[in-house]
Amino acid sequence: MSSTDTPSAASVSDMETIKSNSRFLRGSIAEGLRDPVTGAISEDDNKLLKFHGSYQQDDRDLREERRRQKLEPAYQFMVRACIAGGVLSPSQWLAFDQIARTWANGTLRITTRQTFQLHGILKRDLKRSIAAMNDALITTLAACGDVNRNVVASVNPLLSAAHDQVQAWVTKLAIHLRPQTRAYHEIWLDGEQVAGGEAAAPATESEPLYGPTYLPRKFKIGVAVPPINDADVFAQDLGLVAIIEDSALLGFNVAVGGGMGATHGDSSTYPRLGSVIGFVTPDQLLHTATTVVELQRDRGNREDRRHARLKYTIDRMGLAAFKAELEERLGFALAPSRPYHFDHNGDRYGWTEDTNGRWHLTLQIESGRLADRPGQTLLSGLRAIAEVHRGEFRMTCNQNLIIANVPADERARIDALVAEHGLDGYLRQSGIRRHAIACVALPTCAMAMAESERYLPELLPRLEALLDHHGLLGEPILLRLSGCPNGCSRPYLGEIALVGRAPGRYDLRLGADFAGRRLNRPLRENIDEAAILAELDALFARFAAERNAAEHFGDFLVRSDLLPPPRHAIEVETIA
Ligand code: SRM
Ligand code: SF4
Repeated sequence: MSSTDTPSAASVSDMETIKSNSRFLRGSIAEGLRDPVTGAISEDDNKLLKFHGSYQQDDRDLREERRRQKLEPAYQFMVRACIAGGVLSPSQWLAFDQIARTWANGTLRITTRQTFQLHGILKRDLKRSIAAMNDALITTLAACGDVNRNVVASVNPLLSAAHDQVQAWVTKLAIHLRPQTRAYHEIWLDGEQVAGGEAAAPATESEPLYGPTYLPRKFKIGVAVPPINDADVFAQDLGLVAIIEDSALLGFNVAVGGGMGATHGDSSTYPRLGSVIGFVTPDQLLHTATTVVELQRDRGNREDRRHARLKYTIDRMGLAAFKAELEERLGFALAPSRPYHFDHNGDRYGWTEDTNGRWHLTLQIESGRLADRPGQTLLSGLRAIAEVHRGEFRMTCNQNLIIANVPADERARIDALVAEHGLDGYLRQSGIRRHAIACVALPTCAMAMAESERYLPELLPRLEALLDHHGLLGEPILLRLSGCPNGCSRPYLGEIALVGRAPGRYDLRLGADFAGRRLNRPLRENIDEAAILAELDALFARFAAERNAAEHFGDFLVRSDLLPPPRHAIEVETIA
């Protein structure tokens, strides 16, 4: 099927019709923003707004009270930036800090895809917030929506030459796959109006890669540099494993069809790890990535959005058939994948020196939330650092932050600011706290079934007490919390994961490995905290008593056969 050979109008999902009628993502967003009567925009425009990097939300904590008072919900907007590889200059940092304090809720949120989200922006301030980001040379175009999203990459600062090369390819990929519509400039930047005003897109406008209906669903690319899989490369639609020899980038192993999202009680939806199908050289990368996107554009399911991600396209076609069609479209056969090894998928905290003698400080930021609270003035502290720092900032896919490229003689000044503002928690924390991720969930996420980010600070001390009791406080254990099964914290890759079912109730999933190569599985479904802690207490006791030397918790649970059999494939598949 070609991009123009789409399913019949009767069978496509509503979203396909909205995209198709949107005149390349314009809809009536501009008019909706100008309407002073409501703090909201229309439902269709809200769906299109995602492609521009924003979601309409409402504060769920206030919903009931406002309903009682017969007020419309407390509408507000989330804005997500596209920051390829998570790299920001200090002046860009200061711009985000300013926007957060002026028009958002006074906090910045580092996401699990290495970028910033800002919450709580009112409709009247949306345009100037997005314009201010663009003034700092950061776009929000394609941060959400049925397109290629923010391209994520390893941040491991030790192998600097190779990492620079990888980062350069990440930036090229991000730019190459960006939508071409001029709607973004028109709406947010007062750019050139199209002929005929806002009612029409010019006859010459086109989306050469995406076409008028873009992709069937979101699409995600991540690049990992072994031995650290901090980008969780097998959770990506297109995962690229950089192959480096003698500090030179030889190319990338290609993994396709990773994805986390699932729906409770619907076994036709499932998390899946990317399958490794071959190796490409750097000069083949853009063509390969574009062709995978095109294949998904043409073959993906446009009738049922629950089955529209690349993982389902591949499972429907069969991996071998998918690879064969990809190679036919590419015009060459993929080379066999190269050997690689991952040690872990976490971040390395503290200072590390790179091969150029520059220093990088990785800080732990709980749930990626940068706010000013008593004893922990994280937002102010990072503003103070941005004012003196001459290197970069790098956000990580574990919601953490690296103060990167610091000359040796600047370290003391950075350390002093880190300590002064309570950013030095990484020095003292337990093994599980250092490896914990939580998605946003309540009060902003419309899909949340249970708390996540706000629950993590309550849950961690209780888990730490159990671990301490069993002599395991320093043990590194991957903990991932999600407020629903969509999987924004990549919970299916947690050695321990809680996936929200209802307020205070979660599925307890266990048994992923420590490097993002094996999915976990549910031990108990829909249980409360007391039951979660009781299950874990018993398993920690056995782990402490029966583990092999240096064995990780997830590996121990699998080796000891303490988990139910998996319902789907849980290991990374590799085909020649
Ligand atoms: Fe996500 C939807 C937050 C990473 C899978 N995600 C959402 C929305 C926008 C809810 C919505 O649609 O109304 C959440 C907004 C919450 C809020 O109030 O801010 C949301 N997702 C996030 C973030 C902010 C979580 C975080 O705590 O950091 C992450 C932003 C990433 C970014 O910067 O681009 C985020 N989301 C992920 C990831 C992890 C990843 O990409 O590495 C996943 C799993 C990987 C994947 O895509 O398979 C993920 N989010 C989803 C899904 C399920 C998609 C699916 O295939 O089923 C949804 C729901 C949907 O798309 O319908 C979703
Ligand atoms: Fe919201 Fe669910 Fe994603 Fe958490 S996992 S941010 S609750 S969509």
